[in-house]
Amino acid sequence: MRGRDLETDMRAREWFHSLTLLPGAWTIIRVDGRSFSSFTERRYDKPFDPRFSALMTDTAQALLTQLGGRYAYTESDEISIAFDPSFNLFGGEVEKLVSISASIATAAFTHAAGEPVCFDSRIWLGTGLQDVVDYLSWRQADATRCALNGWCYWTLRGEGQSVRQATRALEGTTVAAKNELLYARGVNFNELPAWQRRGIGLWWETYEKTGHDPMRNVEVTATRRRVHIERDLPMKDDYRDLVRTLMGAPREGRSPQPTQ
Ligand SMILES: Nc1nc2c(ncn2[C@@H]2O[C@H](COP(=O)(O)OP(=O)(O)OP(=O)(O)O)[C@@H](O)[C@H]2O)c(=O)[nH]1
Ligand SMILES: [Mg+2]
Repeated sequence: MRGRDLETDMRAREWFHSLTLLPGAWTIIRVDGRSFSSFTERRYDKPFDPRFSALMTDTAQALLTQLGGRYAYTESDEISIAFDPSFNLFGGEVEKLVSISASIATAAFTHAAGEPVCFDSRIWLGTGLQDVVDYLSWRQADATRCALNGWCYWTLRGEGQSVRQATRALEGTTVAAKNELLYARGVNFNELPAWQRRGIGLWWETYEKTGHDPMRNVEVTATRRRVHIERDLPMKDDYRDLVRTLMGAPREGRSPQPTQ
């Protein structure tokens, strides 16, 4: 085969390369820790360990910053990064976005933990802001459900029940009964830390930084951006309102402004 034909033929077999995000769509990238059930088993407190949560939050911040997302949400071993339709990183190439996001998460967590882990990654597409609100509401409901289950399960295990016994005891149990189970053992689920029940949100906030402009010899106030980490998120409709505001608001400017 001639050189040029070989080049074309080989390139054509990068079959998924042309797969791109839908233009104008709202995009969410979700990464999830691979085999974190066994990774966390002996290393972290059950059901929740603030040290593990801190590593996930660091990882979420790295993703939000490096991918330029609007909002990041983390619960358990997963992180969702939400983007508005103006998002055009890597021309929306799916292979790039999936592999780079998994790599950023893997590198950030591994670096912070000092132990190698892997993350997988997937892409979700919405046609409007309402879809994004529904998606994030769905992940938060998952966080609450898993927190209640986790607390019940590990409470029973702590009492000496086997994996099978604890699993069976919780099968088909209602939310009310799970709350009762904990309450009877002195745990009020609604008073557990909000980050365990509702997950953690990260978004950009602006702040004013005053400095000196040596060229003009004047005081200047620069508007800077930093990541806000919210460990006390609202839930249900209040959370939906927060997400709508964060995702729907115009992007914040960053140009320095003289004070006078
Ligand atoms: N000890 C501990 N474990 C946690 C904590 N947060 C999440 N996990 C565990 O992380 C795991 C996440 O579940 P999954 O993502 O469904 O399971 P996985 O083993 O990672 O499997 P794959 O994602 O399919 O590879 C669960 O087993 C949780 O118990 C924590 O704060 N402490
Ligand atoms: Mg996982």
